[in-house]
Amino acid sequence: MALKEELTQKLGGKTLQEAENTEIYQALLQLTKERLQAVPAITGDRKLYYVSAEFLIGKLLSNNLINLGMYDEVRAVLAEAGKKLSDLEELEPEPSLGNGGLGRLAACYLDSVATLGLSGDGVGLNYHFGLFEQYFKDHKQAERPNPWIKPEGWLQKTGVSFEVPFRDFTLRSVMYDIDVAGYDNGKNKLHLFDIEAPDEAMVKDGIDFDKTDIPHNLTLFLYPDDSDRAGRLLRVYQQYFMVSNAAQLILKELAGKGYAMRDLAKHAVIQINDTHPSMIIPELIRLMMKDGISMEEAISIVTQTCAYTNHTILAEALEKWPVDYLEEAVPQLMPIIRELDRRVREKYGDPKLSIIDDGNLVHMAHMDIHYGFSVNGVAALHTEILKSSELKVFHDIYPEKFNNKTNGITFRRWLMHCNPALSALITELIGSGWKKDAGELEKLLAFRDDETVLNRLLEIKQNNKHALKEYLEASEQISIDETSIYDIQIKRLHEYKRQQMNALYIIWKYRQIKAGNKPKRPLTLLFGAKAAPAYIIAKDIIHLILCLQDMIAKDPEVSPWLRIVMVENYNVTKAEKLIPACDISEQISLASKEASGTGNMKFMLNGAVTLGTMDGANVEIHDLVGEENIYIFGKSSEEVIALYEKQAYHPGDFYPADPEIAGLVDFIISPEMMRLGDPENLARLYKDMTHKDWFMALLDLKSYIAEKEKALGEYEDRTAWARKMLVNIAKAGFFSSDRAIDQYNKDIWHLK
Ligand code: CBF
Repeated sequence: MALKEELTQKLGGKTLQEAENTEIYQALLQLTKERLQAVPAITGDRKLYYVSAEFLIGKLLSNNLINLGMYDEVRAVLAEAGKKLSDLEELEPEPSLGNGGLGRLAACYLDSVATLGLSGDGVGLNYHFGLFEQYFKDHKQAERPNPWIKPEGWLQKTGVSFEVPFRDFTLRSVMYDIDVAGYDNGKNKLHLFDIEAPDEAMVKDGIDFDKTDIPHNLTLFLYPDDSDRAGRLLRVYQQYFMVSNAAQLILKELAGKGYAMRDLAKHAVIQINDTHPSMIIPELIRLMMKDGISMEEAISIVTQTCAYTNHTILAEALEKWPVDYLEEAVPQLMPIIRELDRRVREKYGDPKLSIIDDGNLVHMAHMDIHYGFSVNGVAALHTEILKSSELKVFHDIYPEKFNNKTNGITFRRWLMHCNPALSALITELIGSGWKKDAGELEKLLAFRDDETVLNRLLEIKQNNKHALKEYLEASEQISIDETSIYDIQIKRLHEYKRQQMNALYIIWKYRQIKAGNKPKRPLTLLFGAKAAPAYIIAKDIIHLILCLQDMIAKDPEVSPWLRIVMVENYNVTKAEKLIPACDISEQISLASKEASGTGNMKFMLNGAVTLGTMDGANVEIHDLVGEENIYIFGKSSEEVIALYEKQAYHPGDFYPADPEIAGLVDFIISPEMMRLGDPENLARLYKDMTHKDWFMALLDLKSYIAEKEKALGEYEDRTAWARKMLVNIAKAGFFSSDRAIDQYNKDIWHLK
């Protein structure tokens, strides 16, 4: 039956014109689910299990329509009836199952695994309230639960359930599945485990709840506040619940295929996404020993099955759990972890390599490296830093385990879906081969001097900027000037990402305008960022930006030229609107600190030009597009690492020593800011920046301002700018997650 008839049938006879959007949405959801059901499951003798605390999958309707090959037809059928798919999408809640890059990467990778026809499922948890929903009150971030689960959504309850033993109780799990269809290929699954009796009603007063009531709270939130012991323990419970379910599922599927447990490594590979799932190593060993396999053999099998991805060198994110936490929650793992540690100590005798340190902390990454067969970083520079400094002692003994897998993004969501006009232009110019082989985007280089094509690129960008303006007006009641330059920094709020440096630029620009130096063209600086609820300085930085936003909006002299917008509750949906509209992509982390970044890739693919440091994947973007198509500033990673090693960075060298910098920093606690904002927050941030500045914002501030001004100036040569856009799009093919997954498979997973 034709799609249109099927839809109308589902509308109970109403035509598309007659039906309300909510009815059409339900009908389309139903239809898409049925089509998904008909897609054959990808099978294979060997299977990947991608275990991750986060899967930031975003809304799924359009993504599924694209991958099922129905997108264009649905849009056309709706358009014929005067309806827009984008309006229906507004009705879909966004699953709030991730925090940042790591979680979004996991989602892109599931898409590509299925697209390449590889057998591989994701395994994670079904957080009812996700991370949290951010809203702004009194120029500050506030948090509330972010419910997303609806009876008619994508989650399917399965009959699969396991018992997960903790010291004081056992919890039974419920497994939910979400279908992951590949682009023009079969489907895999995302398995999300839940507890039997989650109690949503226990959440009161923002996102507070009884952190000790594990049997009822375990799957309420992703990354519950860990500023106290109860919160940290809850994270241990969550992690064990996730990995015990994953391990039991993997062994069950293995047995279901008729294979013996000792053949695990032949038929399964487990990718440990950061350290949150690391306990799967001792858990699998435990389960195998329970089944009669010797510890010796179990260790060997597990070591051949598990591979670990490191996503950061920040010490705070390399988890170390106190032994007493593990004893309290999962004592059954401790004898195994102790034995794993004993073997390492006996063999190498170097305390730096141990799993349990002298302070009785269990280093999860160390366990992954010793008892996994592969360790990968997520961009070339990051992997080099792991090998040469952060994990050097491990690289010295296991050089063969280390490899790089530069991150990638799925072009289905981050171009075809979020930027259909650009997608159509590309297809018109070079054919549709790029959708399956992103390397074909290079063919666009043939048009670098074609003024018609360059003008069309500018026109598409302008339309996307207009669309963003309308979206912000409707959703956040914020008005922006679409003739201005859109400069965007969207990512988690963290000092190393240096949103505070961007804020200092705002102050600089504000003062320039006040002094009569009007720019050639208005500038809109957009931010989107959530701060971890217990991360005080990050919240202070949000406060500073929101105060600047308000102050400038109210200043009639400055506001026609400068506009600051911090979007509320930045998420995948908002990223899909912001990225296609961006002119300048802010990737300004302190060199060496951003493992890769993936926003940087999404922006370039959509024709934004990067303003960044030589950090993470920016380095690879720079090498691909060339000096003239990117704006680079700041100290190199070598210089930064040396400064840390020699403890040679002192903010005092810039504040108050440099009067220009001092003037900008002082503005944070100026009378006008103190009147508008909360003096406590502003003073604390000021003190941190002038006495600590751990991520060296003051070090790069001047070169940042200079390079940003250069970019803004060069934007005025519209043809030259459009050429930069074109080169960025053409060179983005390398950053397809299809390429990344192909490399994971060839080097690590070896799936057929
Ligand atoms: O590898 C994916 C991303 O992971 C992080 O977000 C992370 O959570 N550690 C890193 O910060 C990013 O650089 C990286 O792109």
